[in-house]
Amino acid sequence: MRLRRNLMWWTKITLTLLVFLAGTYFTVRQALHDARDVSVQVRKVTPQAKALEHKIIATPANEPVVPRGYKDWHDYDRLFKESKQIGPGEQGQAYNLPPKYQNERDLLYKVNGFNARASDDIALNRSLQDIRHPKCKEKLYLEALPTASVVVPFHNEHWTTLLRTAISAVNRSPDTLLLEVILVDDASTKAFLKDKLDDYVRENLPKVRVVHLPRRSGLIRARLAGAKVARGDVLIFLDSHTECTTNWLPPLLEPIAKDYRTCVCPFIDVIDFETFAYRAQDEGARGAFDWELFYKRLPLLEEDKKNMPEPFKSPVMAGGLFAISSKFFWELGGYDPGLDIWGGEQYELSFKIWQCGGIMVDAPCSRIGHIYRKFAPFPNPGVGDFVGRNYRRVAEVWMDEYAEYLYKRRPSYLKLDAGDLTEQKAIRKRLNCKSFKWFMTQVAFDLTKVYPPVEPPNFASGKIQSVASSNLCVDTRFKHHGDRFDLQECGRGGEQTFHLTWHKDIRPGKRPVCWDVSSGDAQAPILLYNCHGMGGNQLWRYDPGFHSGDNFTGSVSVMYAVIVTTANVLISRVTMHSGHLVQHWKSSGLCMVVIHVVWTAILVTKKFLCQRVIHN
Ligand SMILES: [Mn+2]
Repeated sequence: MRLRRNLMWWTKITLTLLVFLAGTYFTVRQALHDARDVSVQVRKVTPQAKALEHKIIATPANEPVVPRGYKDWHDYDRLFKESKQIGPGEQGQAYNLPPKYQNERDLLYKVNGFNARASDDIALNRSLQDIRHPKCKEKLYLEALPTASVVVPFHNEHWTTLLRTAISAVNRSPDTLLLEVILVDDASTKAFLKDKLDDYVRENLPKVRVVHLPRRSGLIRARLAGAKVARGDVLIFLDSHTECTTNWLPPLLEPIAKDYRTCVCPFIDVIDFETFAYRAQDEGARGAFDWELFYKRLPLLEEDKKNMPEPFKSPVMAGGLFAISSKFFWELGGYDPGLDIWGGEQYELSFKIWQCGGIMVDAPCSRIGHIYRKFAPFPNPGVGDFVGRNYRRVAEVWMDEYAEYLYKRRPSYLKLDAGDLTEQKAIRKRLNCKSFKWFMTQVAFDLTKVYPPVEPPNFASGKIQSVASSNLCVDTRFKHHGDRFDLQECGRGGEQTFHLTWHKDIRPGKRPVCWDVSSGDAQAPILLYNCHGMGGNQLWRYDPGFHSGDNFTGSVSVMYAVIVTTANVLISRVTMHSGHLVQHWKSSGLCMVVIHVVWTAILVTKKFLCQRVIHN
C-alpha cells in the first residue's frame, strides 16, 4: 500500500518536471526564433520603419479591414488591363457594323436572330463597363468558397458568341474557383461546331471542354448531360450567348457555401442584338408567373431595396442562368427527365427547391449579359404541344389544387398525355416537400394580387369607334409586339374588339398584348406591347362622365387622350386651363379626331373619352 503511494508520488514529480523542462525548451526556442526574425526584418530601426510598423499595428479607420475568413476577390490586374482595351464593342459600347458588310450581316442574321457579323469584329475577351451597384466594388466574400463547373448547352450557336461566353467565364473567374466550362453540343449541324471547335478549345482554353450529344436532346436534357459529367461542387448553367462580368462568380457561390440548399441567380443584363452594346435590364425584380405559366416579374420588397445589393429571395428563376450545388441538384432528382426540349423546367426546379426545403435568391453583384434574340431562328424540334405536356407534368406533380387555374385557361392541357409521373411524385414524398399552397402563401405571397387565380371581369369590352367618322374603328389587325396600328372600316374583319381589363390595360381580343405608350413625346404613338399588368406605360382609365371641354376636377395634373390621325392612333397630352381641358392638337393644324369609345358590354349607347392618365 505504502510502496504504491510512494510510486505514485515519484511519478507525479517526474511528470511535472518533464512538463516544466519541455515548456522551458519551447519558450526559449521560440524566443530565439523571434529574435532571428526581428534581426532579419529590421536591420536598422529607421524612423520610417517605426512609422510603418505603427501603421500596420494601428490600422487607421479609412483603410479597409478584411475580417478573418473573408477576401476581396477582385482581379485588379485584369481590371486595369481591361480598362485600357480599345476597339469595336470595347467597354461594352455599341458597335455599328460598317455598311459594306451588309450582305454578310443579313446572311448571319437569318441563321442566328442577332447581328453575328458584328460579334465577329468584337474581341473574344472584350472589356465591359462596370454597371454593378457601387457597393459591390467593396464587397468581400468568404475565402473558402466551393468550386464551380459551368455548363453551357448549345444548338447551332454562332462561333464568336459561344467562345465569348466561355472566355468571359474563364477570364473573369478566380482560377481556384472555376474548375471547368462544359460546352454541351446538342447535335448542332454547323460544321465548325465539331472538330474545329474541339481543336480550338484544346489548343487555347485548357479549362473548357466540349461534350457532343449524339442526337438532338433539347435544352433540358442537354443541361442534364452537362451536369452529369461536371466535377465542381456547384453547377452554374449559362446560356450560350452570354458574357460574364467582373467578379461575377463569388456572389453566386457564397450563399451556397453558407447553405448548400440555396439556388442563386445572377442579374441578367442585355447585350443588344444589333450593336452588342451592354446595358442593364433593370436593378432587380422577383421572378413570378401568371396562370398560363408565362414568366413575370414582381417588384422588390421594401426590405430588399433597403438591403441592396445583398441577395434577395425570388419565387422563381427566369430559367437560363443560375447556380446550384451539385449535391442539392441531384438530391432533387435534377430536372424531371420526362420534360421534353424546353419549357416549364424553370418552374419545376423553382417549385421543387422551395417546396423541398431550399431557397432561391438573386445576387445583385453578379451580373451576366445575355443576347435576347430578335427572332428565333431554329425550327422547333418538338413533337406536338411539348410545352403543354411539360406544364402538365409540373402542374400535376407540384401545383396541387392550383393546377386547376392553369387548366381553366388552357383546357387543352387536360387532353395531353403527361406520361408516367410515379418517380416525380416519389421524389416529392421522399423529400417530404411542402404544399403548393405553402409556396403561394409564404414565398410568392404577393403574386395573386397581380395575377389573381380567378380573373376579375373586364371593366369594359367593345369596339372603339370614331365619333367624327363613325364608319371608322380602331383595328389592331392581329399585329404584334412593337407594332403600330390604325383605323379601319368598322366591322370589316380585322381585330376590332378591345377589353379594358381589371389590370387597367387595353387588350385586343384575348391576346396578351397591350396598348403601350413608352415615349414621353407630346404626340407619342400607341404601340402594341406584351402586357405586363403593372400599370405604368400601359395604365388606362376611363371616366364615363367626362367629355372633352368638360370641367375636370380629378386629382391628376397631366392627362393624355387617345386621338387618331388618318395614319396613326396616337396619344396626345392635354392640359388644364382654368378648369377646362385645352386640346393642343386643335391649334396644331393636324387632322385629328378625338376618339370616343362605345363599350358595348357595359354601356351600349353612352359615349365617353378614353383617357390615359399620368400620375405626377
Ligand atoms: Mn438565350
